[in-house]
Amino acid sequence: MESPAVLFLILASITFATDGVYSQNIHASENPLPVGSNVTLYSPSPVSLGVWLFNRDLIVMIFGQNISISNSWKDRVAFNATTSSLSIMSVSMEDSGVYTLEAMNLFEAQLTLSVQERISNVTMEAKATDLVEFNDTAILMCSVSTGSSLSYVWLKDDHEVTAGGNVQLSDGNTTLTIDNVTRYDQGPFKCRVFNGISHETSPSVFLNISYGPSNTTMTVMPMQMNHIHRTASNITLSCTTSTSPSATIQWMVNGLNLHKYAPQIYLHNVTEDDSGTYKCVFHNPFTNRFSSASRMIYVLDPLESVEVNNTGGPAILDKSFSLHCDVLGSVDRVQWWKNWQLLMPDSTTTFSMNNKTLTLNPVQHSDNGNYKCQAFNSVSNLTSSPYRVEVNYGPGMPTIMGPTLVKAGTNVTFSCNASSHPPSHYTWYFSDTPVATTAVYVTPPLTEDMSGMYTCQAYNNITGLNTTKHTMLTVVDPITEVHVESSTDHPREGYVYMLTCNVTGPADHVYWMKYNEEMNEDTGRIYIHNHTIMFNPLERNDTGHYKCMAVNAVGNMTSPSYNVLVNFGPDIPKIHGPAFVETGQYATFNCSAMSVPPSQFSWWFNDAEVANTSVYTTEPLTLNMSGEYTCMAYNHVMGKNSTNSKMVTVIEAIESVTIHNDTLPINTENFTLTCQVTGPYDAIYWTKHDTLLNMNASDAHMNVHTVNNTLLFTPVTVDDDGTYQCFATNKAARHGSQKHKLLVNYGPLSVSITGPSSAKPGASVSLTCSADSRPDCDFYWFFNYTTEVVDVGSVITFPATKVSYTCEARNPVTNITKSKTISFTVFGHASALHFSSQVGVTLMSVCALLLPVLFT
Ligand SMILES: *[C@@H]1O[C@H](CO)[C@@H](O)[C@H](O)[C@H]1NC(C)=O
Ligand SMILES: *[C@@H]1O[C@H](CO)[C@@H](O)[C@H](O)[C@H]1NC(C)=O
Ligand SMILES: *[C@@H]1O[C@H](CO)[C@@H](O)[C@H](O)[C@H]1NC(C)=O
Ligand SMILES: *[C@@H]1O[C@H](CO)[C@@H](O)[C@H](O)[C@H]1NC(C)=O
Ligand SMILES: *[C@@H]1O[C@H](CO)[C@@H](O)[C@H](O)[C@H]1NC(C)=O
Ligand SMILES: *[C@@H]1O[C@H](CO)[C@@H](O)[C@H](O)[C@H]1NC(C)=O
Ligand SMILES: *[C@@H]1O[C@H](CO)[C@@H](O)[C@H](O)[C@H]1NC(C)=O
Ligand SMILES: *[C@@H]1O[C@H](CO)[C@@H](O)[C@H](O)[C@H]1NC(C)=O
Ligand SMILES: *[C@@H]1O[C@H](CO)[C@@H](O)[C@H](O)[C@H]1NC(C)=O
Ligand SMILES: *[C@@H]1O[C@H](CO)[C@@H](O)[C@H](O)[C@H]1NC(C)=O
Ligand SMILES: *[C@@H]1O[C@H](CO)[C@@H](O)[C@H](O)[C@H]1NC(C)=O
Ligand SMILES: CC(=O)N[C@H]1CO[C@H](CO)[C@@H](O)[C@@H]1O
Repeated sequence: MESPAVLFLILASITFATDGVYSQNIHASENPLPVGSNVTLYSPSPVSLGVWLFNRDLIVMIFGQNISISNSWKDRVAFNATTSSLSIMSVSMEDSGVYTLEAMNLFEAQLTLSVQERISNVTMEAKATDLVEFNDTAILMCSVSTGSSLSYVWLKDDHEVTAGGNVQLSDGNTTLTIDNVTRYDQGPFKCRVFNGISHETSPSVFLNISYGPSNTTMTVMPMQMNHIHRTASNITLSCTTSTSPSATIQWMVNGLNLHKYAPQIYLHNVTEDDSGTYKCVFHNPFTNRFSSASRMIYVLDPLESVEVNNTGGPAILDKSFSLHCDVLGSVDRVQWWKNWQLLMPDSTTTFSMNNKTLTLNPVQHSDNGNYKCQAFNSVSNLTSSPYRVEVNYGPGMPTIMGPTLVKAGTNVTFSCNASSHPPSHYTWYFSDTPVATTAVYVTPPLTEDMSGMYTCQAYNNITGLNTTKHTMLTVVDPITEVHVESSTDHPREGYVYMLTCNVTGPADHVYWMKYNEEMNEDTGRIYIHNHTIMFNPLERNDTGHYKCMAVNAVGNMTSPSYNVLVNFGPDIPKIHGPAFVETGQYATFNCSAMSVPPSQFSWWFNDAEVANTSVYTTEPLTLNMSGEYTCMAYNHVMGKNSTNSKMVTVIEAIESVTIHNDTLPINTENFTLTCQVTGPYDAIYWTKHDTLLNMNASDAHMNVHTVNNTLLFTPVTVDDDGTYQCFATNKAARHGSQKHKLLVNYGPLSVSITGPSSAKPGASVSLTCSADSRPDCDFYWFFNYTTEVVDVGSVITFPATKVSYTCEARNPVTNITKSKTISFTVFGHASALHFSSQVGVTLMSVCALLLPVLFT
């Protein structure tokens, strides 16, 4: 055993001497490792000369192929010479330490080997688990049954708890201390233990922390400004607090226990007596702590009444006026309204300090209105009923309504009005004597001595002022009767005439009217003076209806119509009557003259009165009754007469006028009508169809002329047919003939035969002859151109034989003859009828036959 030790010393000195040796690591098959397990320590490289040391104690000496293992290790280590590794069996805690392999002159390698015990039965303990916030300290302790190389970690709610603040770890982290626990430290705590080869966590321990009460608050419902509540309202008070476990509560008012133990209390139908300081007190028996909250509660009655009072006098214009707001109840604030508008102070509107008095100074008309005051307190507001302010003023200067001039006997109404509020009282005076106490004064029936000054006085008993006004009244008697009087009943043209207007009553003026039109003075003839109108001289056209009208200040009156009829005349009469009259005729004269009244008439001839009427008809006149006939008109009122005359000449009368003709009027022959007049005449003229025959027309073709008293037709034609009359005239008259009808004879102009032109042999045949003629012709029939008349008359009847028939027509007046011949055919002998018409031969011969006279 000596030699290894010596060798070791040698080696050590060698090693010591050889400084350039590399440091190398030893690799363990397991490290740390539990007790009882095997471990192999591996060399970095095989070693041929060196030693394994444990904590500087020799385990194995390597010397080439020679191995020497220390005795104390011999049983439980094995050395592999090939790898130079060292295996240790069933290690114990004591095998923990530093293992070194020294390879001579090559390297030295080390390894610290840790052999550990397994952890088991980790437990944790608390000094106390029910703790009080702020009072208590929590102490937790962690322990294990077995294990080595232990480390501790603390967990709360699985989060690691570290030291710091009021948290401390002590006793190698096995004890956790929390000073002055808070509610936040409540929870499950665990400790966890570990070493290199194992770990284990303890069961959890719960720390229960009591806290509170704290943060206590009181809530008041309903929420009210300044905590002022209206009487009769319902109030709820509730308190809350932070506490664990739960705390007890009790309520107090003004320090007195209310014996209420719920978090809420109810105050029903509160009164002012319910006012006070309300407090809730919490108590936590675990913490033995108290907490409270308190609140002042005010209960206020609403305002009871608000009224506007007028303490001073009435509102009078320009004076000062105040209103007072009378409030029952506790009032904070007052404001005023006027006609629904908030009233603000201004130069004439002011408020007292508390607004309860409103002053208007000076009062204006615009201050009229409804005023209200409104009062406020915390729980109510109340507005007064309106107070009507009426501004009193006046009276102003009165105005008087009424006449200034009236007629006596009437009642006059005076009215007086002065602007005033309230309305004024009125008093009427006549000459300083009161006569009425009303605004309207109706006088008694007036007389002239009631003319004068009337005074109205207005008095306002509120303002105490009065005003007066005067009016003058004149009373005038009326006109009661007016009529016209004349100077004479018989006004006569050419004389002075006067009408007078007779007036009863005072007249200021008189007007005259004729036919309702006003009359004016006519300078030189008509004069108007005072009540009289004078005509100088009167004229007939002044006749008419006159009226006068009297006028004074209170009326007028017109007289009844007065009829003036002016008498005049007679003027020169006018005579109607002939200047010439035929003997044997009556002459009628008509006399008339302008005259009022109508005149009386008389007729005079040869200084003898022949009639006393206006119309005078003479006897049948003779030539010696020619001469001057005079008419006289007499107006018995005027006492005047007037005459006019007419010259009358009596001439010899025309006794007869007739028309004669000496010959018959035959067309184209000359003819004469004669006008035969018996008696002297001046002229003759003719008419045809009542129209004057105008002989003066110088018509060349005129075939009618007058010569003396004859009418010549040169010649007469059928155009002169007509009714003729001749007239003879003298200075007095015109006399006409009988009407003479002129019909001019003519023709025959043509002859014609009518009838059959053929017949059976032996048949009876009639032929008719006709001709245009005046007068009618005579007809004669001839056969076969013989001169023997076979028949007379227009119709001939004969048995049919073939023969020619001639009809001869003769005008018995003109003696003109015309004839016509026809041939007659008998059947079986001839084929057709043919007339051999002969030209009529006009035979002029005087026909002296008797003919009807054509005069009618
Ligand atoms: C030594 O180690 C080697 C390699 O691991 C191995 O082959 C050999 O068997 C070991 N020798 C002994 C005696 O155990
Ligand atoms: C665990 O440890 C506790 C206290 O240290 C002990 O009372 C208990 O018997 C142990 N349990 C075991 C199985 O070792
Ligand atoms: C907590 O401490 C306070 C004062 O520090 C004390 O009044 C109270 O009684 C204590 N609480 C407990 C439960 O000991
Ligand atoms: C306790 O634990 C801390 C970390 O939580 C650690 O730094 C400290 O070394 C430990 N103390 C002991 C003695 O194990
Ligand atoms: C615990 O808290 C109380 C009150 O907060 C304080 O007076 C006391 O000093 C605290 N204790 C510790 C150990 O911090
Ligand atoms: C309690 O009240 C305080 C102060 O009022 C506040 O800061 C705190 O957050 C409150 N705590 C709770 C739990 O309400
Ligand atoms: C107060 O409560 C009573 C009963 O609950 C109810 O009749 C009444 O109307 C309430 N008053 C008000 C002001 O709400
Ligand atoms: C409220 O109280 C008054 C008396 O204080 C009472 O007259 C009234 O009836 C009460 N109203 C209710 C709803 O209880
Ligand atoms: C206001 O008027 C009312 C009723 O008119 C009366 O009762 C009250 O006393 C008056 N107040 C004052 C201050 O005049
Ligand atoms: C008085 O009235 C005025 C106007 O309405 C208002 O502004 C003011 O608040 C009131 N003051 C008081 C004390 O009522
Ligand atoms: C006055 O009171 C009535 C109810 O009485 C309310 O409706 C109104 O809002 C109140 N006015 C003010 C200004 O408070
Ligand atoms: C835990 C383990 O593997 N143990 C073994 C250590 O070595 C001896 C001998 O070689 C064995 O018999 C053990 O079983």
